[in-house]
Amino acid sequence: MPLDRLKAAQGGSRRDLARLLTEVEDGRVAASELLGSSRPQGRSIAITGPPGVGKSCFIDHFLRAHAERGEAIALLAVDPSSALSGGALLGDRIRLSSPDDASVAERIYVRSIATRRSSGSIPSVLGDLVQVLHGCGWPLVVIETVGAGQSEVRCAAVADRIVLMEGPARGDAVQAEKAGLLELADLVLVNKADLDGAERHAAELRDSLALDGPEPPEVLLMSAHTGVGLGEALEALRDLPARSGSERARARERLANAAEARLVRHEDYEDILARIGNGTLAPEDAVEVIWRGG
Ligand SMILES: Nc1nc2c(ncn2[C@@H]2O[C@H](COP(=O)(O)OP(=O)(O)OP(=O)(O)O)[C@@H](O)[C@H]2O)c(=O)[nH]1
Ligand SMILES: [Mg+2]
Repeated sequence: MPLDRLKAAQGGSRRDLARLLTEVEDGRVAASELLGSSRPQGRSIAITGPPGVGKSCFIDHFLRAHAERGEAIALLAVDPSSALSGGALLGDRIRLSSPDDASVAERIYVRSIATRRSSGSIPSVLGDLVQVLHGCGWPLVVIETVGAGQSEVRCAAVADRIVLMEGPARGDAVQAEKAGLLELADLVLVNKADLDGAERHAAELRDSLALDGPEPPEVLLMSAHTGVGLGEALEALRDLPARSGSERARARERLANAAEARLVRHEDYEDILARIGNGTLAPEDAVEVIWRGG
């Protein structure tokens, strides 16, 4: 059944694609079962950053610019865990900016991922969703995540390239650094250049990045509203090279993803949690059991 659905999705049925992605999201089928050992070709870019910084507005421009060039592009928007904000915002966004030109709209696919439904291994599910999209004729996948916690950092690490979006200075210039996002970023965009403090924040970021290592990501100032710097930002995304530092950091997060996925999929997972909780099993011993058992 999932394979029939895959064929239909590959043939262009969005309905089947949506259902297929839901099956993958719910853990009913894995990308490897659908696609076999063939790894479909494709690229993925994560756009991450604090809530409200303008990621969706920017992605909107990105999707449209890409589709207008005749290329297919898909967006996986990872909902903030709050049931209301993510879904509602995304819905608004699509309605507000739905491209008039039907052929442009045809090249854009948008899907939101409800983190609240997931069992705690969103990043591994996300990796599978990207693979399935690639396998269904969507060679470029954008992932929008709120760069707020460890899980979101791991979501971003699923992508081949990571773009960190920041806004005007909030007096906590190094917050993103703490979250490990700057380390992962291949490019930093400081949005809302039309507001006070954006330029200062860009300068602060450049300074702190220069101290961090030999190959800091570029920091570009832009405004998704006025369009200042937008063209340069979109251009920078076209063939964004990976930094060697970000590659290592990304590999580290992916390894952690794979380990966590194995953990939460273990058949005795719930039992193990209960036993750690009531003190009859030490976490270190549990890890031994899981690793040996597969
Ligand atoms: N002044 C100004 N406002 C902007 C700019 N870009 C986006 N905004 C506004 O910032 C608010 C948040 O924009 P979104 O694109 O939804 O931000 P987001 O980062 O996707 O937010 P979450 O998905 O909730 O994390 C909206 O009210 C936008 O209109 C900009 O360049 N300048
Ligand atoms: Mg958003």
